[in-house]
Amino acid sequence: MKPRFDLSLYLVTDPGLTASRDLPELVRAAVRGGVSLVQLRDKTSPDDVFAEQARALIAVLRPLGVPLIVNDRVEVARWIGADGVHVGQDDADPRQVRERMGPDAIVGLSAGTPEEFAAAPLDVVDYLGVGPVFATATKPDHDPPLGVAGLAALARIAPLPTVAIGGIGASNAAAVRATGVNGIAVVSAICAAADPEAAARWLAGRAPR
Ligand code: TZP
Ligand code: MG
Repeated sequence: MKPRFDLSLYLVTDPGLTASRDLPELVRAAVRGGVSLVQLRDKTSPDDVFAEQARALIAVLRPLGVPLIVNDRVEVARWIGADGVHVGQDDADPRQVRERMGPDAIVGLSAGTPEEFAAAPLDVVDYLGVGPVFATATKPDHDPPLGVAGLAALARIAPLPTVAIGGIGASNAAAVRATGVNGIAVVSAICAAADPEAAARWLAGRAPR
């Protein structure tokens, strides 16, 4: 059965930001703070290293009921039994991802324009990652930022649940949420935080204000 998934606070990992830290511990702390979904994203590690990290994260997340999504690597995701796969516009075809992963997996697709929304195969994709909202150093090759108004315009016409990404942090999370997206996805706001649990709690809206 497809795991229930909750886009409200979606953590995307980055080895450049977590190299000196224990990733499973960071993720455990982030979930204590309110992270609802985790994506392992690593553009450079070989598959065996990636698979080992993914297994370690599944060991932390599954007992907590939080799904692990794998970025791009469909065969690794199958191999280690990940809960889902996220692909970009230039990655594997979502239809092929669905075929490989089966009906119970969570399949996410990045989309940042009305044309990409219109082209998204709604019968195989579960959610859309929409961004970048703001410029970010975490993804140096990102598309031009949408801004809050651009995101709001897309959120209004989204054919699937949406999670916003790109440059989101404590100072702008509320404005991003107010656009009507189903959740926010962050990399550096949690991976580079001195206290990932506190950062997550703030972003989840659970911190005392
Ligand atoms: N896709 C669009 S922007 C981005 C990705 C993976 C990086 C977001 O990183 P940060 O640190 O949350 O701005
Ligand atoms: Mg990709």
